[in-house]
Amino acid sequence: MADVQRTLVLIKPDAVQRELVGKVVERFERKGLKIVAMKLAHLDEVTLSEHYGHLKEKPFFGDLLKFMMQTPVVAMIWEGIGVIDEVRKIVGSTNPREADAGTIRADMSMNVPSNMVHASDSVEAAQVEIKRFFRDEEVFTYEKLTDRFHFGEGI
Ligand code: IDP
Ligand code: MG
Repeated sequence: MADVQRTLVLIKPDAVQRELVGKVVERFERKGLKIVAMKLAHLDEVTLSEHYGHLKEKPFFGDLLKFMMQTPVVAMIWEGIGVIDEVRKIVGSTNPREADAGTIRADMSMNVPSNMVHASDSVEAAQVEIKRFFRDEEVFTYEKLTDRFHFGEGI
């Protein structure tokens, strides 16, 4: 069986404000990834301090939290073969002005912290982040007609 994984994606407040939620979702759908969970969530300081714990000492930490609390975010789980790396590739590198053309961040944003999306960066992070944002009953397993193209032998 191929390495089917799940990863957490957040559509950040800048993308919500700029009415780009659909464009982000479209990129992942078009690639052939499967959406298995999705909701709006207004994040609180405790959740965000945990989520961005690795940046606690950075001078922009306070502003990052404020930014992330401006509107609800769209939290999603995407499933697919090697999906953690695939999604990071589609999202592009942290600074949108350094990200490769064709990525979400390069194509639709110009700045940090307002770089459109968060995506888990490792198997361990994906496990922790999925648990952080979703209860088990909010995550779905289902068959899609296109699974044979994206998950099977490709025929
Ligand atoms: P990532 O989102 O590409 O994984 P991280 O280094 O984990 O990047 O940083 C998390 C988020 O913090 C970034 O996506 C961005 O929104 C914000 N951020 C990172 N560096 C800066 C900075 O220098 N100034 C302001 N915000 C930043
Ligand atoms: Mg990160």
